[in-house]
This record gives sequence, structure tokens and C-alpha cells, in this order.
Amino acid sequence: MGVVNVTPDSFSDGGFFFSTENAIKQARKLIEEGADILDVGGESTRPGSLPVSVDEELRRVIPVIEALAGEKTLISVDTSKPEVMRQAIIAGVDIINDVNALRNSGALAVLAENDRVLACLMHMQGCPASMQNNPTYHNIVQEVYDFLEERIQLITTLGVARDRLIIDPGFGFGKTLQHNFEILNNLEYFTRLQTPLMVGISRKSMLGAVTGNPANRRIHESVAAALIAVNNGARIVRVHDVKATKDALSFYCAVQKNNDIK
Ligand code: 9MG
Repeated sequence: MGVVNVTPDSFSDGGFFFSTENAIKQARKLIEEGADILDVGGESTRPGSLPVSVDEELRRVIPVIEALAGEKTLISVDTSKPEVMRQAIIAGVDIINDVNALRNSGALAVLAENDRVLACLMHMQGCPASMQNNPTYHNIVQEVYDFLEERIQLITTLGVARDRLIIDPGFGFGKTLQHNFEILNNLEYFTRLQTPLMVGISRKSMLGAVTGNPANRRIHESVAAALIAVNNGARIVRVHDVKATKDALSFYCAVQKNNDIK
């Protein structure tokens, strides 16, 4: 999944893709690089970020989604707002990527009233504005697991098929470096939920905390993180550097396949 930010304050691209035209250009580049999914987002969720209005978010994402709707690549909208989800579905998205796991009022109804789109349910402790102020858990892996299991149970009870759901432990969303390491090392545990597992680690501060590199220079550590995640059970990786990640994963898959044949 390639990241298409339509935000002026995106942490890793410095706002370069803010304009509709630039976002579409970036999206087409990611398609050429081999992205299977494009995640279009109009509101930053980086730590400390503040929400934008529904109108502003619609203004940012809908023209980009409409421009990409004819492509073979699946389109995902990164939003927590029901009205944006609704308009994005009309514009042609295939996936709702909600960092708030459809907890906003009215969000569950959007999924329930539609029988086509998938939804990615992500775990987050707190909200982006304050989530990194001392996040606390007793057992990070079990608590994130329980949260995701509860969300799946609630949503499937409303009649939404389980195979329309994707789960994501939410790296960096109300988590310390140690929490992120524990989740990455125990990612396989989440596969018990029997829904595709997605992760977003690309260019995040947990990588910079190790290498000291700034966000736009974290390609190598992002690729390493994607490989670890896939090796530990992830099936979708949300990344900025599609070509580098695809190349690394192609090699990884070739080795796995060879091992399966023997
Ligand atoms: C929008 N966004 C930023 N980081 C993310 C992550 O880790 N997962 C998902 N699903 N979305 C994210």
C-alpha cells in the first residue's frame, strides 16, 4: 500500500504533495512502482497533529480519489470521518482505512449500509494530538489484540462479513519505542484473528530512534521493518517507498517459495 498524503504538514514529505495535482502525480508514480493499493489521506495523524474540518478534508481527498478511480490499483481512503467515508465510497474507494477503528459516531453505519468496501481497523490509544504523552499498557500485545477482537466482534454482529475487515496494531499510535518493538516481535499473535494483518511503520520515528536518520532518509530501515513485519505475518504494508519495498519483498518471496518447494 503506497501512501498518498494530501496534507500540508505530512511528517515525511514536508507537504510537497499537498496540491491535488502533486498528489495525483505521486499516486501515479507509486502505481508505476508497483503499489497494489493507494492510501489517500487528507488529515495528518502524526503525533501532535490537529483535526481538519470535514469540508477541508473532502476538498483535499475527493478530487484525488476521483482521478485515480479508473486505475486497476485499489484505492483506500485514510479517514475517521463518516461523511468523508461516504463521499469517498461514492468517488470510488475500495477500502476505508480508519486509524480510529470506526469508533466515531456514524462510522459503523457507513460500513454496514454498504456491501462492497473493506475496512482497516487500527488500534490507537488516545488521539493524535496527545497520544504520545506517556502511553501506558499492562500487556501491550494482549491489550491491542483484545481491542481488535472486540471491534471485529461488534462489527460482524452488525452484519458486516468478517472478510471485509483488515486489522492493524497501529505502530506509533499511543505507543513507546518499547511498545512498538514488542508488537513487531509478536506480530504473528494477531494472525489468530484470521483477518488480513496490515502495518504502517514506514519512515516512522521508531526507525529514526534507532538510526538517527530524519524521516525522509529512513528508506533502508523502513524496508527492513516491512520485511520483518511480513516475515511475522503482515499481509499489507503501508509504505512511502514502494519500489524499494517491492524489490525487497520480491526477493523475500522468492526465497520462501524455494523453501516451500523443497
Ligand atoms: C494513516 N496511517 C498512518 N499510519 C498508519 C498505520 O500505521 N496504519 C494505518 N492503517 N494507517 C496509518
